[in-house]
Amino acid sequence: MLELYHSGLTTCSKQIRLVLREKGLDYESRYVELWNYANLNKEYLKINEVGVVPTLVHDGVPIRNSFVIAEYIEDVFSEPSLLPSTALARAKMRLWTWTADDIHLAATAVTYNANLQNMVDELSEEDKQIMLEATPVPDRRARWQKLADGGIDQRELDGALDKINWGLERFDEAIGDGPWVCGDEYSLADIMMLSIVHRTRELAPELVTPEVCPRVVAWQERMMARSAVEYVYKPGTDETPKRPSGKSISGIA
Ligand SMILES: N[C@@H](CCC(=O)N[C@@H](CS)C(=O)NCC(=O)O)C(=O)O
Repeated sequence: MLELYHSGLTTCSKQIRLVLREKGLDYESRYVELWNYANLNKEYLKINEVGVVPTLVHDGVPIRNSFVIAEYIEDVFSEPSLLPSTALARAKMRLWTWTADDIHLAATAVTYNANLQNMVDELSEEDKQIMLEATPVPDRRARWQKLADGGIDQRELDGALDKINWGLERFDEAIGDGPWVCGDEYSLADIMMLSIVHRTRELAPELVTPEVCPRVVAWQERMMARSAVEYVYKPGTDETPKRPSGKSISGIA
């Protein structure tokens, strides 16, 4: 049995929900509400020691990190294939699945600033301390500490935007004549990069325009027209429930 612990429309959750859907695989959807820090719950940390989504549990065995999970699904459920047929194309695919993870890490400053600052602002001082103590990974704890201390500074945000921009310029070249990143073969690279491009467009639309990266924009349109993508990126489905009205640490206990 496959179980996916995810948080609906978050960047890395969408990556794995899309891999599963493109392959037509059935799975139990286990929603983890980040707005009450359910990702830091002790039970959840047993299957994801980093305290992030997504986690795939296959026949009781947890697999974490979206980059790794995508390859695992491909390994175990090879049809329909999301792996290009030549070694060179597979190398190109992996460069971009890896880059998606790399850019996502850099982009967390932008995401935390835009979407998560208010998660901390709404907490009492005591709850902030509980949340910080429950965060297992030092660099993630340091990031939350910055938010608790008032926010991420402009220099760090500018650096993150520069990194995303640099990556997307390269991605535009990589798409070339398309239609997909690896030419005619739709692959994990398309799936993993889509969530990065989509999130960038939400947070910094000036980085993804027809003038700046025309091939990325045209590729995104082709991606969004796929029925699996349409479902995964749509709000209001069973897998993307309405968020709670306020932020709390109720999920940690
Ligand atoms: N791709 C990495 C990163 C995962 C990640 O950062 N997930 C975000 C959602 S896109 C998350 O769970 N954030 C919660 C937090 O930072 O506390 C992985 O799959 O492990």
